[in-house]
Amino acid sequence: MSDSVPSLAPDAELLSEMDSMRAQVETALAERLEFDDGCPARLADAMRYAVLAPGKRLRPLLTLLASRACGDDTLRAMPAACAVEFIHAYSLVHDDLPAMDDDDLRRGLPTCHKKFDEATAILVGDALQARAFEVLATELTPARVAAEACAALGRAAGATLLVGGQADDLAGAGGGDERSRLEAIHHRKTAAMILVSLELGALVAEATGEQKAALATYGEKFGLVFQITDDLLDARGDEQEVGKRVGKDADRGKLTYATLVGIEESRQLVERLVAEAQAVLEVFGHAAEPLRLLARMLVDRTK
Ligand code: GRG
Repeated sequence: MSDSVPSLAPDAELLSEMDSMRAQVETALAERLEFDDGCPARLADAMRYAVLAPGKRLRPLLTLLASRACGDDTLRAMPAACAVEFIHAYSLVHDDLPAMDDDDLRRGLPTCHKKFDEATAILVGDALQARAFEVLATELTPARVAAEACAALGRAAGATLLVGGQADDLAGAGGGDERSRLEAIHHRKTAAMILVSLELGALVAEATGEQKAALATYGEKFGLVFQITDDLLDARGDEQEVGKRVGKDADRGKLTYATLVGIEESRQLVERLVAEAQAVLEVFGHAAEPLRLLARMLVDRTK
């Protein structure tokens, strides 16, 4: 097909491409959770249980698709995609612990500490964090890209962003009005991991400054859409389908977009943000079609 006549793949074709990419992610994650005799069997089982449970794999897809949008047609970004999912899975395991959000259900299954025990769940998180950085450091090339990826993921998952956001959320800390508190917590707990997923894909593909900037803007908007739709699912979703407890935000009087601006306005905001997220990808042309579709898919998600 000529480069000058780009034809938009129909959604069905793109969807099946994304399904196959997701399947490749599953295999890649499983391969990186094979340990030699040094790893206690129960710990290895619990790590695999937490990671390989049926998650949506949004963050690894963002990494791979960002890399592709920036011109890398290979799966060279797969180690980075696995690393972000390891950090994400650890954060869910720890968030579900009794000392934090105290949940029994995750990805439609008993949470890690319910299936195993609390000490094992804590260790699963510890080991997944270490594994994420080991994978980046040993598998990404060249060494400069590996080092930059470790630094970027460490920052996003660290004390100022993911962990700091969780700490402030648990402490009910943070100044300003309700909206800015909500946005700050969202930025640190949710958006930071989404942004770094895209950033790692761009890093592997040696993206230009313009491409990196476009992905950052897309990520901000995608992250917000993800958070608002997560709030809507908590407010309106079906527990079986969502695969985790719903209605807990309202039960705890928690600040969410659904409670702050209302369900209807949240939906309108989502529509606007998706259109903006898609528009900012113009710089990539056809190569960003899957990222456009992924943003749109968030709107109708049921889990
Ligand atoms: C324990 C350091 C630490 C942080 C926890 C993940 C988290 C931070 C808190 C969970 C509550 C929260 C902020 C939810 C926001 C949205 C979110 C991260 C949902 C789960 O992600 P999905 O929907 O899950 O992508 P799957 O299971 O599909 O991977």
